[in-house]
Amino acid sequence: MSHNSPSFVSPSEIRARFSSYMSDMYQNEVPLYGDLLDLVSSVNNKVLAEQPEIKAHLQRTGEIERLSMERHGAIRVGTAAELATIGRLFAVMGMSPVGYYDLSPAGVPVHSTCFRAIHENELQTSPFRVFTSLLRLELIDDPELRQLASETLAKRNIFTPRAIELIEQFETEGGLNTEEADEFIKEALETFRWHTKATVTAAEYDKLHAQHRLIADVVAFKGPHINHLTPRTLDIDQIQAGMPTRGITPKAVVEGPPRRNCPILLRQTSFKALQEKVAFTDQHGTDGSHTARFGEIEERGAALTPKGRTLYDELLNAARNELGEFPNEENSQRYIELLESYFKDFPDNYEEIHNQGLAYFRYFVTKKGYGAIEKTELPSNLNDLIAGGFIEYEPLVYEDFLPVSAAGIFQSNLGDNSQAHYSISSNQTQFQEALGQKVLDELSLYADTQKRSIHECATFLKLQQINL
Ligand code: OOG
Ligand code: NI
Repeated sequence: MSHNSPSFVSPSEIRARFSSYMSDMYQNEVPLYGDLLDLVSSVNNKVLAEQPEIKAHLQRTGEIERLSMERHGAIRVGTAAELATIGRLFAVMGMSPVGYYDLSPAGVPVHSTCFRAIHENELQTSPFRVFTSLLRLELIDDPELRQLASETLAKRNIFTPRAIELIEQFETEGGLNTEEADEFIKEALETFRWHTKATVTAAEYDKLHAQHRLIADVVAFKGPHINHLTPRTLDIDQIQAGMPTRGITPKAVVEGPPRRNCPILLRQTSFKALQEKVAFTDQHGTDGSHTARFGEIEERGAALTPKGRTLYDELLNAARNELGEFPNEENSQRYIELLESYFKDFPDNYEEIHNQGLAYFRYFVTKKGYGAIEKTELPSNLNDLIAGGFIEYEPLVYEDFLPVSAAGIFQSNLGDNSQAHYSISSNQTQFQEALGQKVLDELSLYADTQKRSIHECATFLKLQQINL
């Protein structure tokens, strides 16, 4: 009987190390990513130096410790079997599928989930997340092309044999020792590497590409190359303004909410995909080319409750409806003004956001609270404990993605000519069948973290319980 043998490396440790190796690999593959990291770290250092209140907030929540290593990646897989095995591979690193995103309304033939750690302690060790999309072959209308795609995908194996062995060993024995974990990281990385050699002829590539660039990107290559790796900034507007000074052209608008004092959810920007050399199977040199990988930067804010999220969706939709078309270079100024004007209806201080139940929070016992333990008669109600200065709170950071933003990122990188219209609707059940497990509901994860923090406060304050 070995439960949690001390010689096992914790999944969070494996994730943290994998994320760092992934970042090194991507920096080698895409040197522009290194420039982006420089820009992000200089903006973050500036914000921390100039805005002590932001620094204090990040210190209280612990986010300051994870900020510089925080990344999300994205991959696109071609088959149910690939998705299921990716799920098992990420499980070795303590990552579970969270949320379901349907991109078909945006004309992108995929549906997706986010693999990430789910407990606040594990997120603190490494918040690494991977937006993982599954190609929906049923959305390819040309039967011949559909067959070419599925036959090509059936022939490839995106995992090394040793990676599979180590995944199986993790599953049967409950963990990996240091040596095995090192080996696993090295083997797992192979799945995400860029391959210059394609799996199809140039003519086949052209056919796939003509149907949808994304289909060519998934089908024509040996594996699900990581297509971007996104660092987290504390001020995305400074990044958006700073990119051109480094010769990088950002997309027209920042996705997500407008600039605010209290950031909510997620704001993202990206730069267009790079032209890469490719060797098709009927060519000797690298005569072909493909655009796959791009750069993205994001700013993260408070995780919203269902009530807050409904308000966010309402305001975002109102702004977009009034704009009347997709945000682009020409209308970007007007879009920003519309967003700012509609979002005046979303409270912009944490007290009001808290009191209206718009976001999830983490509660902390204050110095005064610790001083009062077993000395003062403490109220047993959360709001009274807050009013009395015994407990304070900080918003939980949003760990997930936004479907409208993701669609905007996909589109800005696929080009406007790739807009398609699909009549088939979202299908979470089918996605979960392919994955071989259910995706977790992100809102209940935030609610759990919030509950645990209230419970912890009660324990510290030696209260039976804290009433809401
Ligand atoms: C994923 C696009 C979505 C995000 O941050 O919303 C995304 C992809 O292009 O594969 O990464
Ligand atoms: Ni992304």
